[in-house]
Amino acid sequence: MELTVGVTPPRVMTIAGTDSGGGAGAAADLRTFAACGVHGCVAVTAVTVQNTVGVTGVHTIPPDTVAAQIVSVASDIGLDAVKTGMLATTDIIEAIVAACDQVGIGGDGVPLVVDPVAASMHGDPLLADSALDAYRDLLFPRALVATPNLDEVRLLAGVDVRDRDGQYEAARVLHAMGPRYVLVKGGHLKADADGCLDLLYDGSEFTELPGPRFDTENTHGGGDSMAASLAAFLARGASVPEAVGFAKRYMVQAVRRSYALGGGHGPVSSLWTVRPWWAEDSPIG
Ligand code: PXL
Repeated sequence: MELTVGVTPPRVMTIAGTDSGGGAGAAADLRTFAACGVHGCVAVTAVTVQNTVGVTGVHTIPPDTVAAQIVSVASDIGLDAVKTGMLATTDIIEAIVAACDQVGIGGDGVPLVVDPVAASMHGDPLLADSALDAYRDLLFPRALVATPNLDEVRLLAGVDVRDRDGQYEAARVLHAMGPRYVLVKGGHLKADADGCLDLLYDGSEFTELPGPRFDTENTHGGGDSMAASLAAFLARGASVPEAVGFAKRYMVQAVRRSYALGGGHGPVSSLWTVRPWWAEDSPIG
């Protein structure tokens, strides 16, 4: 009998909702984890009825079931990083925070990336308005990195970012809410016609991450994949600035290769790093 040769990769959990169209949420996160070489686990918070045109239904999971998924995985498999996506309600956030405190996720423990998902790119709500306080009071103080886009910045920090100065101001306001690092993503910044600059702030130093802007509407799941790849690189042992740099380079290629799907917004191509086994140069042959 032959010996198996599998090596256990770093373990990463996404706490997120599902998207029946497969573009965003847990599916995007798990694809990204696979592409970035980590073992992906998932605690589902909500099931969305969704295609590329919009979200027509949301069914939330009972908060104690969300918490139980986290505790079950952390106590057996173990986790090297965790990211959050769509969390839907205050009750679910409170249950997640209690579970994370119980098993040592966040703060000085397992690195926690908080992507404060509030709406789909069609503008359909994915978070109760009343849950914004739970992000500010409970999740941000436990986060190693928070990764808001500019719509989320407006909701959470009350800053309407229109230019680079606004991006800097938003980073300062959000950092004061407790995350060790804030990554203010510039994808929605209309003033940047040629580029897409993300801004990292650790409370004393700003790091600009410039990148190209692609002419595409197919960016569904882009924010999820960015935060998931960041969590994956943290799990692989990178520092936050290193992991953010890797994640940015990974995302540039994922957006460059984004594809049309259905009649609405297609997804970014999270699996671009995976070489097809049926390709001519495949090791399977
Ligand atoms: O991309 C944000 C996002 C996260 N999670 C779920 C979503 C979306 C966007 O539509 O549906 C489940």
